[in-house]
Amino acid sequence: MSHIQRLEKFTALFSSDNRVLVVINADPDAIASAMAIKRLLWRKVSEVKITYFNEIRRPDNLTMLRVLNIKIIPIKEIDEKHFDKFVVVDSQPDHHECFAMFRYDAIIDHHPVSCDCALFNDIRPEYGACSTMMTEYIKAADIKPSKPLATALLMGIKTDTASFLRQTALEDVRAFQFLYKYANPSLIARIEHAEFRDKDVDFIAKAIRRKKIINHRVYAHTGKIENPDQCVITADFFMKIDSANWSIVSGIYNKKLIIIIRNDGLRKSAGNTVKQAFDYIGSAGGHRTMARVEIKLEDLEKEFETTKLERASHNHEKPDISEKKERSRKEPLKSPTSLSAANRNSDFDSDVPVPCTLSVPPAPPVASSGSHVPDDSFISEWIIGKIEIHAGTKTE
Ligand SMILES: [Mn+2]
Repeated sequence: MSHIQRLEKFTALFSSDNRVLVVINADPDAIASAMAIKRLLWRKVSEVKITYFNEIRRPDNLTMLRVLNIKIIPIKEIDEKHFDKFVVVDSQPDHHECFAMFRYDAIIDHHPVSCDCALFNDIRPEYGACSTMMTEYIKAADIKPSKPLATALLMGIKTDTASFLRQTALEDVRAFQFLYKYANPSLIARIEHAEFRDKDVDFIAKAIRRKKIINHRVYAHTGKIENPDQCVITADFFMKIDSANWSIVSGIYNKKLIIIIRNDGLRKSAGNTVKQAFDYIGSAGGHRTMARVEIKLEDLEKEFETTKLERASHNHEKPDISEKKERSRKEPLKSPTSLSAANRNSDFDSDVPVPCTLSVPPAPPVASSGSHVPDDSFISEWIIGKIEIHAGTKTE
């Protein structure tokens, strides 16, 4: 089917008295695609509104909405009965229960086909972005896109293809080239630079003060946190350090220790590493380049009780020099902690963490309730020990 045939089939769904609701899971690609629908149906229907159900938190996405002056409405403010045509873009109705609230007249998406249940289905999984598909509709309709629309579609393609580092079709490149003529590069830069909120920067500053770099891995335990997202943002930020292959940022949230791991994907998988290191004590998993661990504080307290006993018995023994220690010694030692981490490796033949002999962390203080509250520096040392063993010392 040609682009023009698709466009004709799509627009034939609507008449001038229709009130159309476009439903999205708001990210740059979905927002831009919904804007394109709105433009395609301009003056063809009586009304088009865009609604979303997810919480938009990323500062860059919020900046995109603001600087491009895009109006999208939270789903709880929508009266379903007001609309008589429903469209979903950049998703399919079975992707989320909120999509399933409506019966769709059209689905336009680039994810693998799972639910082509509308009157009009245009699903092309080989495309890197739904914005590319929408650009083809815009071109087929002979529309010259406005600056905000072209900029949004360009952002959609750029985001979903990770600036063409992910799966990309030739069509994505062509759409990008077409849109570039109409888009505003300064606005794109403005959106992409908006990585942090003011309070995120304060949090990163705290993490920077606590950071330790060992074997090209950046660690920061940040103590009590307001939101695990802060650890995610900081872990991503630390990956900007030129010598960093990994970043491991942790904090205490909701009576749990949360550990966020990022790595460059060139070496050992972050997901496998955390599974080996922490699966026995909490939930641990992820992908090659990103992983997450959550451990209940009560389980951590039990672990630390064991560790204290282990330390008491090990302190009297002379550490033996294992092959592991030899390997880690070859790495330049960056801080006192790297010494302690190397020492740690030497003391292990099991998974039980043994505290370092160079900087013995203080014993966990006893809380008024009588239970042991794990101390931040103790937690920090424990995480470093675990990761250093399981991530390996080969860093080139
Ligand atoms: Mn997409």
